[in-house]
Amino acid sequence: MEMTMRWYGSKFDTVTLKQIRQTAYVTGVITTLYDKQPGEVWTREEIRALKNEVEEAGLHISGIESVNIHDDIKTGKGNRDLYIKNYIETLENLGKEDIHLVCYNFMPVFDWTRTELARRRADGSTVLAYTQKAVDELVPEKMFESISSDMNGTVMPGWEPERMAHVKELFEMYSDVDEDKLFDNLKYFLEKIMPVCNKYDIKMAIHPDDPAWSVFGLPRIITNMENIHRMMKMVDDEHNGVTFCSGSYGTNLDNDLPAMIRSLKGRIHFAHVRNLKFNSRDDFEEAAHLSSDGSFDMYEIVKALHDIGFSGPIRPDHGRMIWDEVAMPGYGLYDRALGAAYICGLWEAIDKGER
Ligand SMILES: [Mn+2]
Repeated sequence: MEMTMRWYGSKFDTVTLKQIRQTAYVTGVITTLYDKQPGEVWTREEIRALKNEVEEAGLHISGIESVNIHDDIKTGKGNRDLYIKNYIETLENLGKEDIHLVCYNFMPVFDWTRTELARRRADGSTVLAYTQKAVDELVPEKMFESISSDMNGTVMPGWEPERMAHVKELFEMYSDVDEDKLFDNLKYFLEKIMPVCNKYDIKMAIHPDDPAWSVFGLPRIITNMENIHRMMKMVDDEHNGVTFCSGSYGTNLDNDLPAMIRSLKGRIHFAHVRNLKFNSRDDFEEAAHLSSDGSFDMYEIVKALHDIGFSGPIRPDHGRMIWDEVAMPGYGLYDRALGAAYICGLWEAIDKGER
């Protein structure tokens, strides 16, 4: 495995490449062209400029998170063929720049959903949190308003203000899209892009829906073992794989995370590792990465990845906000750096223990 850290680009991120370079064991970044709209083509020049900037800092690009999917593709409407054509062109340009991993998601309207971005924990740190009660009491159009004041002046992925201004229209677009239709639209998209992925060896790694169940009556499909296997079978190509995100699949306590990892051998191209602390089945908060701070056995999760011979990038996922850092919620430097060190420690111990 390679330890990496997500980086939003110098225009958007409070964390610098220099800081990432000095974080022990982190050799690569997972990055994106953050100001690109879904459906836009990424040019070779833009990709190369990003790549040069990362390489000048002594790091390299381990993968892209994300190249976002236009809603016309997810709903199967309007200009989907044009947007798929553009997506293929972007993949081609990434391939020519020697980038071989793309994380994306197929979530309708909202990307990940949290009801609080700065829940205070006993130690004074703040974390992202979710409670079903708050979602049930909220009309979806108010979702953005209710959390935007906690974004620390940053733009959070999937929650861009321009996008949120059209939430009502987005809901209308999805009104006749159920789970089966969403699966069909995903299959249509994957079938069209697989040839270019094969040509340039680009691994597509779908990110799970977060939380891993339907919110506001919208369909959600990348939620459990059965559905991921359905997704991989419907387009059976090793380039059609997954991002294993413990914090997202883990939102549903019915998901056995180590068993899921073992069942996905060869098809996990990217891993997000983090812990959650459950206060009840439908109230959870993001904890420190350490097992003892949350509800997951992080040793078992990392061990399962090690056991299947996982060799792709891992990144620590959302961290707590600690030591008075002001950053994008979940994406400060300090707690993610602690997370990276902890995961590397687990990996080294497992690795040496088995030799
Ligand atoms: Mn994730």
